[in-house]
Amino acid sequence: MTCIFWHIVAHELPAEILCEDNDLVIFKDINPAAPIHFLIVPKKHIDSINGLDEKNAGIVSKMVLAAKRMAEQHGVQSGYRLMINTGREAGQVVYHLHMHFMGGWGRKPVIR
Ligand code: DGP
Repeated sequence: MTCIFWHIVAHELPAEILCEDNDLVIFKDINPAAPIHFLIVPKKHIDSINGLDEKNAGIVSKMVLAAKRMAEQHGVQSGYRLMINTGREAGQVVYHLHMHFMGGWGRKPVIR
């Protein structure tokens, strides 16, 4: 495997890792598009949603439940966005399945 997330998941490349379990690694997006922007990444390599089938699709519910836990831990249950870009036309750049977790807008200073 040569994709960058594979190397991050294997701890061969650095990333700001927030937590990790047997199935997932969660780290900060290098180019945040929100005040809080994490990537929830399966350890097992799957290119994208298009690589899911009945046998491996359970990972998506684990990703969603991890997102729910992150929202609780970071105090943003009042609003967060989960996004999985799938395919070039949708803007997928890294071909290792990942879910964007974005939130924290309520923490931005109000500009008058
Ligand atoms: P996507 O367009 O859905 O494939 O999103 C890829 C995201 O991954 C993008 O928001 C930037 C982030 N990213 C790319 N390379 C790295 C990296 O080396 N480290 C980290 N932490 N994030 C990365």
